[in-house]
Amino acid sequence: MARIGGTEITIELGDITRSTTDAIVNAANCTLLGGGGVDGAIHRAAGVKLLAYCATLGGCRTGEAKITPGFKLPAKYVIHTPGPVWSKSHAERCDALLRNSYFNSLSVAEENGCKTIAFPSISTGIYHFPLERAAAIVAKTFAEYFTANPESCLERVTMVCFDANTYSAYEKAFAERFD
Ligand code: AR6
Repeated sequence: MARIGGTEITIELGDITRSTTDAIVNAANCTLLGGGGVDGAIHRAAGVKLLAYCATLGGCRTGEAKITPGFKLPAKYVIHTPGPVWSKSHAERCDALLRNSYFNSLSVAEENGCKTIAFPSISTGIYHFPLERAAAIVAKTFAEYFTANPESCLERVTMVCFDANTYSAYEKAFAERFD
């Protein structure tokens, strides 16, 4: 566990659809119409009303974030953000877009009064963003966000990792940045 100002940053191993945080983040695609990976799991757990709601939103650009109700999920809200598809030849652009996905999701959570939020490891599955590189960007982005917003209403931010390898990568990146 790390702390930046009044916000706790934690890492868990588990399934984000079970998170009881005010908001969970979905590693979506630009259509916002569902897909595989964590996106598929969130839509299955939330029920068909989520897809109907998403269909009214007109999609979402990479790195931006849009909020919906959580419907049948324990979380009140889902914040949908398409992360970048990894491209080695556009690595720095991908880094910036991944940062935007986390930063903008935190801003949207804040605008909606959330105190707790859970993130999956955006872009490191089907979108093939290198895991260690992503984890370092996430640690840097959380530090940047909470340093710029010391009065944030977000009390706890949790990275929910689906496998041990992902958990270790975030544990290492957070230890290097925060300890
Ligand atoms: N809880 C937490 N993490 C999960 C869960 C879960 N239930 N299920 C998978 N993960 P991915 P991306 C992890 O592929 O790379 C979709 O088709 C997974 O192990 O879900 O951003 C979208 O529609 C990995 O660590 O997202 C897009 O088209 C992480 O979540 C595309 O995939 C992200 O893997 C987005 O690809």
